[in-house]
Amino acid sequence: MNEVLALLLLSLCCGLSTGLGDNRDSEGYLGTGASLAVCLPDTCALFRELAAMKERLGTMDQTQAALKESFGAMGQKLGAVETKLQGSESQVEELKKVNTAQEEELKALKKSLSTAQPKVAFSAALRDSGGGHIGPFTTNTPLQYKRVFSNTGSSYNPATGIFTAMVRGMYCFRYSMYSNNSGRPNSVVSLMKNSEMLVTTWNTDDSMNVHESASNAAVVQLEVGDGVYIQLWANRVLYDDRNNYNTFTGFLLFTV
Ligand SMILES: [Ca+2]
Repeated sequence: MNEVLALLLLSLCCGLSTGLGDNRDSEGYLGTGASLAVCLPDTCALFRELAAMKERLGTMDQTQAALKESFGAMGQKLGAVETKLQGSESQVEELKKVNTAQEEELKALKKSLSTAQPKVAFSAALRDSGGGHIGPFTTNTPLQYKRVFSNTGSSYNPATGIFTAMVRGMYCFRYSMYSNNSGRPNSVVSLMKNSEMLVTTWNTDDSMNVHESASNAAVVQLEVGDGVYIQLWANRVLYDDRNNYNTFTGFLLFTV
């Protein structure tokens, strides 16, 4: 009975020769071996196309799955990149805040330094006009450097030749001495702090005693009110003219 039903179904599917004519030349074969089935050529072709389509669909499904997996992996990578980018942006914002704070600190420090550090500096030459000898005097005499090039802080007084410290600090002073006094007394001057002699220059009169210069300098700590000046020794002379050979310069290095 089963064999009859199978034969009947096969005839319905494949159009066996019962109603369509028993011509084996018009029959086709679908499958091989145990799965061998017989069918009409058009039906077999349709089955083969369906099988091929099914196979292609299977391939497309595999491709789609692979693409889906690839997209998933790319999505994860993009997520990781986005996370890193957000972290970097946060770091940039933090660095900007730190930079802004440091700029403010630097501004405050500069302002503090500019207001805390007094500005003291001066420079002057001996003559403000003409030329000739200065001295000799019978006593040691402070020299009055009258041509003032600069006097920031107004601590130098050209009327007396004395620099008076307005702030306690470390100062640098320098002077130059010029002699053109052949046949005249020697030239000797000293840098003085109050009544204390700090440094001295000396030029002895001799047969070639013309156009001779000397200089000296010192860095000293001054208290408020201390006076610094250049003293021409008694019975000594200097020479100067518009070339300004003799100068007196001083400035505050830093407060202490
Ligand atoms: Ca000399």
